[in-house]
Amino acid sequence: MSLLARALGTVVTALLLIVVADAPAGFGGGAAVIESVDPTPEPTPAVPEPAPEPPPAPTLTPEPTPVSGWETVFHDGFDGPAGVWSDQWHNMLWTNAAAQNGLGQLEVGHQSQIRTNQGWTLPVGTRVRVTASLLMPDTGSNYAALWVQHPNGVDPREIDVIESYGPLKPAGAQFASHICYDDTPETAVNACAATGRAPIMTPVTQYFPVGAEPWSRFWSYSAEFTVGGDTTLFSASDTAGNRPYEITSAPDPRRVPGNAAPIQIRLSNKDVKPEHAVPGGSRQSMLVDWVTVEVDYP
Ligand SMILES: [Ca+2]
Repeated sequence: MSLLARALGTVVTALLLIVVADAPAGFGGGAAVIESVDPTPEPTPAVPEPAPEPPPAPTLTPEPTPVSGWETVFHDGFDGPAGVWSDQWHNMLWTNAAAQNGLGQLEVGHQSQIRTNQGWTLPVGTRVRVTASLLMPDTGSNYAALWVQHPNGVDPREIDVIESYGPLKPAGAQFASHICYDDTPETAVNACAATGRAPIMTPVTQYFPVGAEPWSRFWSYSAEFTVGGDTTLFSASDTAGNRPYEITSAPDPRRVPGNAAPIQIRLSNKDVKPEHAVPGGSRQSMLVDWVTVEVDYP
């Protein structure tokens, strides 16, 4: 390289350094350069991102963690006017209806038999709890009951949550399980027992305090089972927390409702056969304060 060429090169380099040093602020910054030369800048998004959910507000007195998912699917408190039926029930053929008494109770009187309009067909594994607060008749001529009906013609699987012959009869109050009926003209008496499907009845009168028996005061009676399971938990309780009994049936899957037929609730008050009637008592009616059906899905 000649001396001239080297001198020229030095001058060009110096000039370039001067240009860079004098350039306005931002010239050397990447962003400004990209912005000015990029022919297709990114468009601004038309739809803004959804705002994130705000965190739940803290509570001063947090609710206790629920231990199960019980859900009420039926409730009747019988709060209608006196003499009016509840529209959640219908009476069975050849039986009387039951009217509310204006005091928040249903009066299930002579030869009344009613059934819930609703029925529930529930998945296997569903827990079911049927509860009613009621007062039984105090006569020896009435047979009153609250029961869970599972109308499978072959396997009725009836659960009597509570039934009572009153204080004047040795049977008193009991809960029961039926998977067969043998009291129709078509079947011989004890036909069910002969096939190993006799009713199982458990007396419970002895568990109640004297003067507070099922015909003396209101108790809540409950039957709890799992659809497709093999036991039923029967219990009685009051609002003060007393539990006269809590008895689990012996395991038998035939005695627990399945999902082949809907479950319905029945209230009934029949006359006992005349030859079995015992005189005495003053109140033929069963008084029902409320009925609930709760379920806990699997
Ligand atoms: Ca009531």
